[in-house]
Amino acid sequence: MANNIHWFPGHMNKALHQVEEKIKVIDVIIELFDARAPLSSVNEDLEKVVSNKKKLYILTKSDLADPAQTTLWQKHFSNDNSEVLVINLTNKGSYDQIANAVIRLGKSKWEKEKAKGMKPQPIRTMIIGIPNVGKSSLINLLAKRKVAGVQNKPGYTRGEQWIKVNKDFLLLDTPGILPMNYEKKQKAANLALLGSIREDILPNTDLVEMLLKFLKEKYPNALKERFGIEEIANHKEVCTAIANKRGLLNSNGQFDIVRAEALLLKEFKDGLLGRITLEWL
Ligand SMILES: Nc1nc2c(ncn2[C@@H]2O[C@H](COP(=O)(O)OP(=O)(O)OP(=O)(O)O)[C@@H](O)[C@H]2O)c(=O)[nH]1
Ligand SMILES: [Mg+2]
Repeated sequence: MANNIHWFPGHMNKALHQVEEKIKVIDVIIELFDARAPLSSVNEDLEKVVSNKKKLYILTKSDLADPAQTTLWQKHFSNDNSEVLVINLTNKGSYDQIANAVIRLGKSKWEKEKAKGMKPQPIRTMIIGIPNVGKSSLINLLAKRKVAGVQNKPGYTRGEQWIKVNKDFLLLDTPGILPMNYEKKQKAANLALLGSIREDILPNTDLVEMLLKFLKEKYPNALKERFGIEEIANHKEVCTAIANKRGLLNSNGQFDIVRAEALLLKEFKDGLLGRITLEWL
């Protein structure tokens, strides 16, 4: 296994600092976690800075995650200053649910404004989250139009204005992209498996080995339906079976393990192996 995960402390600090600056004027932070690996989605350095802000946590991509685990994670992240919603952002029906939660969390500010003799001001919100977690999808859903680019590639967001979601609720049109935790190999691997880190951060062989070990333990039937693999064996056996099943041959006519690895990772990422959560409570 390769030990050298590439990471860039300079870029990470700069990105974090930019988010910290913008958060100063925000009343309710909308923080997105991928429901399939919520802890790997948390940026601990930022959590320290925002610990006393009101927060709406959204577990995104819930349609791809294991529902039993998602329920446990939802309870785990709830506290006095926060609510947790479980959302499939590809489904437009969640607009009211999110808007209502923002108002519930933000309205304590109105009491303070009234006490000072001020007219209650709209609740200012901002979306933050690691790459590819669904930030742009959520902005477009709340804006009810396309304002942000949505792409299944990490780091695709530009733009900064307030979007008026409704008369009580403003949203900054540019999300805060949080740097990820690369130091812990397991977290980096989880994020690479979900497509939130550039895939070349770890070799595919390592990712496949980690995925198979996990599936064998928690979802032993995950490869049965798509690949006809009844029992998850080692990397070589599984990849050979996948190459055989899908007819992946290299120029020498041998089973193409490299393409089998890539195919397995892609099908996992796309949710084709079923609803799987990588981090369990
Ligand atoms: N299945 C599923 N796919 C989702 C969900 N939310 C987002 N996606 C998909 O995930 C990919 C990334 O979504 P974006 O909204 O672009 O994510 P982002 O956080 O803006 O990404 P960056 O701008 O790259 O940081 C897109 O292919 C979305 O369609 C969800 O709840 N379920
Ligand atoms: Mg985006």
